[in-house]
Amino acid sequence: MNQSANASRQFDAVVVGAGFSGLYMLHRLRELGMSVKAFESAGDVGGTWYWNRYPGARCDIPTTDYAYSFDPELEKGWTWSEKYATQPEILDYLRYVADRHGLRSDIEFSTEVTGARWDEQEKRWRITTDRGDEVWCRSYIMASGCLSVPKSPDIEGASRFAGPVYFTSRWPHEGVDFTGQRVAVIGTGSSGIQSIPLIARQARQLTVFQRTPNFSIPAHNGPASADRLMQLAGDRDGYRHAARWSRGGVPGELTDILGVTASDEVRRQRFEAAWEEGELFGILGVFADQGLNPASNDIVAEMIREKIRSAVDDLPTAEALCPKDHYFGTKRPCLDTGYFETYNLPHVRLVDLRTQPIISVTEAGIDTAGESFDFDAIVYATGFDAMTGALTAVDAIGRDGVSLKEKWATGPSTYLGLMTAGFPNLFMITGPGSPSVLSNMTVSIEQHVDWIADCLSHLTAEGLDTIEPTALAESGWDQHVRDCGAITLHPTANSWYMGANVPGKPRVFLPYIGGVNAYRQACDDVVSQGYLGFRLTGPGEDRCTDGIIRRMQPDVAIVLEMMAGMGLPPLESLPVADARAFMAAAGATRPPSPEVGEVTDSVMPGPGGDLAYRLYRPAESEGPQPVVVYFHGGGWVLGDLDSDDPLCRDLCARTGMIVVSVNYRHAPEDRFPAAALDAFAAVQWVDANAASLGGIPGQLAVAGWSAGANIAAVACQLARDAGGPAIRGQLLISPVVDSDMSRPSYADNGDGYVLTSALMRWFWDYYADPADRVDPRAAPLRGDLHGLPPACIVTADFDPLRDEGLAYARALEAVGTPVVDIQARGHTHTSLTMVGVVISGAPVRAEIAEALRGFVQADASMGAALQEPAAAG
Ligand code: NA7
Repeated sequence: MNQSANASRQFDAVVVGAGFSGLYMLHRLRELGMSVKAFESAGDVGGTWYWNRYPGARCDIPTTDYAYSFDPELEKGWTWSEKYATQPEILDYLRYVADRHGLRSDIEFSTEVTGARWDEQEKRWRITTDRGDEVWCRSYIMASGCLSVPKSPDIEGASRFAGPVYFTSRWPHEGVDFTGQRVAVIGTGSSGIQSIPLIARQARQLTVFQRTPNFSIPAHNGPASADRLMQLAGDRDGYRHAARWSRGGVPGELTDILGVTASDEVRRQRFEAAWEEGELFGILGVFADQGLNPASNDIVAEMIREKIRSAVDDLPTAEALCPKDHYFGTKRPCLDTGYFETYNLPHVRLVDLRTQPIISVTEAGIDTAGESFDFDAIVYATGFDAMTGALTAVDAIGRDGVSLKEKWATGPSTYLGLMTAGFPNLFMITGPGSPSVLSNMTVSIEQHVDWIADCLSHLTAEGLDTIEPTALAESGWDQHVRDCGAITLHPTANSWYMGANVPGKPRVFLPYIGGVNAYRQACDDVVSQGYLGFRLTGPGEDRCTDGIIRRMQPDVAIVLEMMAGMGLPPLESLPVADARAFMAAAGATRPPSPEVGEVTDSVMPGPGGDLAYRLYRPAESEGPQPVVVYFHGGGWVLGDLDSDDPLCRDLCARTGMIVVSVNYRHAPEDRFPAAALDAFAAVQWVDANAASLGGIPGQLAVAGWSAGANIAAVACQLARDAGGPAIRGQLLISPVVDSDMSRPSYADNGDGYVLTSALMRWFWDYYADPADRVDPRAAPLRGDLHGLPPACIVTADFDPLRDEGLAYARALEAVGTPVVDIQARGHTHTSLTMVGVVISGAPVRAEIAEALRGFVQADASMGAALQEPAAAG
């Protein structure tokens, strides 16, 4: 590089884009005294609102909230005319902001950034444009928008049409007059749904080509909500603060009402209220579980379909407009003004591409299977290469000579949606892996801009010149983003959130759905932990605190947060009777457990008297089934047949095995070794009575959770010593296998994850004298481990017992026992048992069930075959 020749083309930062994000970024950096150049491909500021000028274009977040909050004077100087402002008004607003802060002087309009290359020597980016500019900058900031690169028409013959073609995303500035014309609109996303009623007003004939019907609710546009205006007038800062720490970026109460358990009356009342309100977050939040639970989602979806059917006169058209192939909210729902009613107009027709696909666009119009249409104009409302399109459109080459496009070939990978490894000082505003399109964009944009500005001023203050995420931090964040998406219904839909609208695009859930508040906290935590997961370098400096910012499963974190908020007394502070009553009361609030074929309670003899047991028989069970004897958790002190009922049902339903859950004697009434002896006796009794219980004799496994897994493991050792019964496998979920509490997992997880060190000590104190705690019947890890049944050992990351479980797995393997080692990532000691509450536990329980079934599978089919002739006879 020729330093002097390019001196004037050196900037501290280059910003790409002059929409909401670019304008604020430019403003913040200038405030920090940095030299900045912004490039914008459009002829003026506005971004999305510059390009999307189609009739009816409006925001779908109330404009009281869809606005900057950084400048109190700006807020006072601008009044929105409507609840949902039109595109021209929002564009005027952005122009007003640009003028007010004199931003235009640093923006080069009608200039597209085409290339960017990191120079490792110079520690700078070299940026090139379509106008031949070459500039150098320390920081390269993509403020290029999430929905800015239109999808090119992926329709056969698209270029053949002789008449005018319009894209909603590139609408002519002078507008279009469709008066007297036969018009086709392809696409029924937000752009189609907003524009169709207005195009219908002009066109002589309007034909809408619909591939996927979309959920839409009436915007009920009008003056801004009086309630919101009052809140803003009363306490503007408080309102904006609440927005920043809300789930979606708009203040509002979240409900804890579940769709599946609410009464019909409550369901109807909540739905109608949201329908009347006409706000996306309202209709997306009718029930707390509608984004997660298909049954709850369907309640809302069906009510919307009812509304569509009542709005549209022609029955087949109404039915074709009813979305049925995706869960409500998994594709971006729309706000409309008279959309469905438009189909009642005699000159408007819907063509359902599912039954009548487009064969080709022709010179005169569109040919579908079975019908030819002639048109005067075609409007494409076919959407965008969302979230990644603009980022990969620039040929950005990082430190290792790899382009961003290449790095993201199988899907984007980011740290916090802000940066990506290998691309130092390249920042993305609302990039993939951030809440972005799922949130009020203006709130998310301000948060990102502020974070980046703070980061850059930190680098300056510390004399540093580069920042880049580590591979570990980035893969941890990617995993967290996936975990958050995985517990929702989103991955089931062919949406642009999933990249599914662009042929060939990797199918990945792109945004972060954990919430604006949770996300902001994660970003803040990264900074307060010394820029955890970032490498910061400068002359003679190389700083890196590596790590993963969020390792816990998101739903586990929510449960823990809720529990913390309830201010529950520590169990170990209660008398035993109260602790048991507390457990029973907590159990009563659980959601319905999985259905099984039959549940019967009975008793079996035990060494100290009868033992109650509950037998779960699988549904559709034909003939005898293998049996698993199950022991509940509760530290030998708490728990009963009810406490682990959901888990037993889940195991029974998933494995198709009979589960016999046995209650055993508890401490302090009956101390060590009563529980262990009861367990062994129960295994013997079930083995001896397998046939009369409906089981296959000899097809026996044992299982338990926590202290129940302790006595299950002990029962296996006792059975081996006694020469029987033969046990096919042992499933130990978060087992207690040792009394040594000095393993690292106690230090890591001994506080804050439900099972605490203090509680475990309390359990041990009630159960066994210190001298007995080294007895293998209390600490099976200390026993002889030869000749034990194959094991499935489940451990959880955030469990004080994690390391002893892992030690048991390793010790069994060391003596040649097959072990299925399931390490439940991001889970706690209790979370896997929270059936129907912690959704992320379900895939782990599926693995557990597979392992359990595997213990008996081969023999079971043989056993069933052997039984058949006898049954027939
Ligand atoms: P969307 O929401 O992606 O909608 C695009 C629409 O175009 C959608 O109905 C698509 O059907 C349809 N489409 C796309 N390609 C085709 C082809 N090849 N043939 C037929 N139909 C097609 O984009 P919008 O501009 O409406 O809205 C984008 C966002 O902007 C919106 O969510 C708001 O956040 C603001 P599909 O559903 O893919 O079957």
